[in-house]
Amino acid sequence: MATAASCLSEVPRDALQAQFRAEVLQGLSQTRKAIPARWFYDRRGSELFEEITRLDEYYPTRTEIGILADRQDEIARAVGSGRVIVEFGAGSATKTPLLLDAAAPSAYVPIDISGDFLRDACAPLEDCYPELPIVPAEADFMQPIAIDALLPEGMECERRLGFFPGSTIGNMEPRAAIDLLRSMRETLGPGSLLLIGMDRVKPRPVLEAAYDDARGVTAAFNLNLAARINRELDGSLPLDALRHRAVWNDRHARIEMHLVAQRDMGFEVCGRRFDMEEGETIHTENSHKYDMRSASTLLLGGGWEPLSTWCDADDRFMVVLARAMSDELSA
Ligand code: AVJ
Repeated sequence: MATAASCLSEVPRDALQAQFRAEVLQGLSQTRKAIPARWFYDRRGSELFEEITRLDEYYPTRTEIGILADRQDEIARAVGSGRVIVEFGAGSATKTPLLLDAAAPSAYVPIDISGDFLRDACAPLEDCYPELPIVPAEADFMQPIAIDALLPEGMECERRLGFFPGSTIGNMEPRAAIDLLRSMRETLGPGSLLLIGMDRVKPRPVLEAAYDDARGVTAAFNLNLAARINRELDGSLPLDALRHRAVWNDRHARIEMHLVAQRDMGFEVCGRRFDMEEGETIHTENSHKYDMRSASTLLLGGGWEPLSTWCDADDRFMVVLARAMSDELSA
């Protein structure tokens, strides 16, 4: 088959950079400064996130992998074989093979906003699954994506299985999460299924430790966003005067990450001046946690009917299989 690079559908790099700039400037201009979490993932940020997934305190990744491995047979029976698997976010080296082995797909379409990361993720899979058509798409999966145009001849009508692991959905506030689920339903089409990982509500100390580890890797991950702004947007944020904070917000059932100003400060980004008072924060991430009820409410709101839920023995994480509802039912 063609190499990953040759069939990438490209998002122009300039457009992405312009969006980064616009969202940072807009976010820093708000009374409560906030920057969308997706901008964490430049190359350095993606590397730091990989390191987070190996931390003792960060349970989600290994717990989800455990569920996918232990329940492989049940998942295989529930999804059937021969579907086109569309993964939202670059293929994760450990999770994707578990699903590819279980579901025997007719093609695999990983979607990611970072072309570099996508290429890195595809290369080992191409070696392990030489028969499987792999069709990477460099795109923003917040928007519906025309998959048909990318697929090999004749595969346009295969039913699809969306794969959205890692509780990435938790980065979005409920309203945006529902919009994303609806856009996924549009991308995947009628008759499709969605296998989605969702992190569960649990005691505050466990959650806060997972987002504020002893070795400071999560702190470095959070601060890399400020460093990235300095690198790419001609910024002058004083990195030594910003501190990482992770806190459980019970009202919204989410972990929040902030960068806290340790003193009054002023800085520039793209020639624009911003000020922060001591103690003021830049809100950099929400990570919503779910129980059975909130998970199914969210999925139903997004047009997906939950069919099965698999959890680990300690109820730390859940993997939900859902079916696209027809428009009359989900309206
Ligand atoms: C990749 C969004 C699922 O929210 O747990 C990890 C990102 N942030 N540590 C999460 C993250 C801080 C992660 N997601």
